Amino acid sequence: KEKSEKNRGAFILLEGCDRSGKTTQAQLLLQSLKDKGQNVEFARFPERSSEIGKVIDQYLKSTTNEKNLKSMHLLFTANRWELMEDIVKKIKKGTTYVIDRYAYSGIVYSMANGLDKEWCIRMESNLPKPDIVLFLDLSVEDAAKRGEYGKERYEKKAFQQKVRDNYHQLIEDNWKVIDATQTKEEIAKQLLDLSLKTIEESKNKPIQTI
Ligand code: NYM
Repeated sequence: KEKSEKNRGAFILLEGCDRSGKTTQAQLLLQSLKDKGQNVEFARFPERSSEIGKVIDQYLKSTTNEKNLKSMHLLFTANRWELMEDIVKKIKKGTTYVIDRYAYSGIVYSMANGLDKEWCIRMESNLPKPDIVLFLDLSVEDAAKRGEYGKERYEKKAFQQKVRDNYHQLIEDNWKVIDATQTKEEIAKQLLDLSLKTIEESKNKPIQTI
């Protein structure tokens, strides 16, 4: 077992509010890492293509009030478990993963819906822990300036404000707060530098759990 974890890939996570530029940056980061010769793949949560993912997709597209918030939370969590087993196998064999949203999105969005913080955190326990969390942070006002929010559930200013405040409560040592008001190029450079450093530093360390 120890042997297979030598020279493993890194688990690099991007988090942030809606319209923080996460998805654009994830794609740029993936390409730059490939250009540097890194063995890297991309995943995102929710992954809407699985059976559980289809239920999540419907939930996000509907606007009716959801009463079963805890069971919805657990579907998002289950969606992580169903993909992470394969992802961890590949990481152990040397593939680096850039992932767009994960357990922390689960926690901050459910908290904004009124669920208890400690409950939300507990439900994510034992999932593989990212080696670094690149948190793209910008004010809700600045995010809103980027154009209209989409039509999905949660894409409203007041809700996003709660989400941002919740993210700030979760920041740990392995988080980097990135000023997302910088230019696309400036942000991309920071993310690339931090990722290359993380890949180097994680190589011979075991994967932690949340
Ligand atoms: N979301 C995402 C949750 O509510 N819980 C979760 O566990 C995850 C991973 O889904 N507004 C929410 C946050 C987003 C929405 O994400 C869809 P995206 O990145 O827009 O596809």
